[in-house]
Amino acid sequence: GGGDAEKRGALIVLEGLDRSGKSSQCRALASFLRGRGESVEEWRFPDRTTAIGQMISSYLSQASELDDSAVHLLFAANRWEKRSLMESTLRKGITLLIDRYSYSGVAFSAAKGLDFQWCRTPETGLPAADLVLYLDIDPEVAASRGEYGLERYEKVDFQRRVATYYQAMRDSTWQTVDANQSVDEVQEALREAAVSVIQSCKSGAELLRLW
Ligand code: Z5A
Ligand code: MG
Repeated sequence: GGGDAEKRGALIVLEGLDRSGKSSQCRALASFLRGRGESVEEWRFPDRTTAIGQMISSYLSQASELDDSAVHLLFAANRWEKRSLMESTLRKGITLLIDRYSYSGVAFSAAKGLDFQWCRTPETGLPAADLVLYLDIDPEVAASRGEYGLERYEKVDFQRRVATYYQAMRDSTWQTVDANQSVDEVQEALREAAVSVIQSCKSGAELLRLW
């Protein structure tokens, strides 16, 4: 809470377990929205291009070991280093479509055994999503998709724990889509919600904060 309503772009986040289709759906949704004349930027977290992002990338590819709490704070810091650019972009009227955000940060670290409330704290004050599109997939289905198992967290029982922490973060900004369907069916299910939140941010909406 806090600020006043302003005309701005929407902050839309795609979340879901590994291989639920976030990156594919982000790309398709961005091109659909651009086709309707919307200004859209596609972002992703972790942003592996920064110095912090490179530490995260090396950890994820198992080239380096890091304490669980330390890596949690790096993921959060990787969002904080983008905070002012995120806000100025939204204020220019540009919609951000973000592939993973703080919700991934909390769900993955809590699933490793870190305290759920502790995990939320370093995310506090970051811009909150206007819309979270949660791609709901059966971890067994996800495991059958391309390149599964190459990175650190891609084990079915771990993914089930991640899903329970995602559910613990649901609020009125979340919409769940059945991601076991085909790429086109999932895309169809995302479009209306995205168009509608972009419309309401255009007519004026307070920028929300986590948590
Ligand atoms: N992580 C964290 O711990 N803390 C944080 O704060 C953040 C992240 C932000 C890397 O993330 C890891 O970081 C991640 C969480 C953790 N865990 N792990 N490991 P990442 O975003 O870089 O992960 P990724 O490499 O992009 O994979 P992904 O996100 O898990 O995949 P996806 O984007 O959801 O799916 P996709 O790339 O669009 O599709 C995967 C494959 O399935 C591909 O071959 C597609 O062609 C296929 N696909 C997609 N949709 C379908 C449908 N509908 N049917 C059939 N096949 C499909
Ligand atoms: Mg992805």
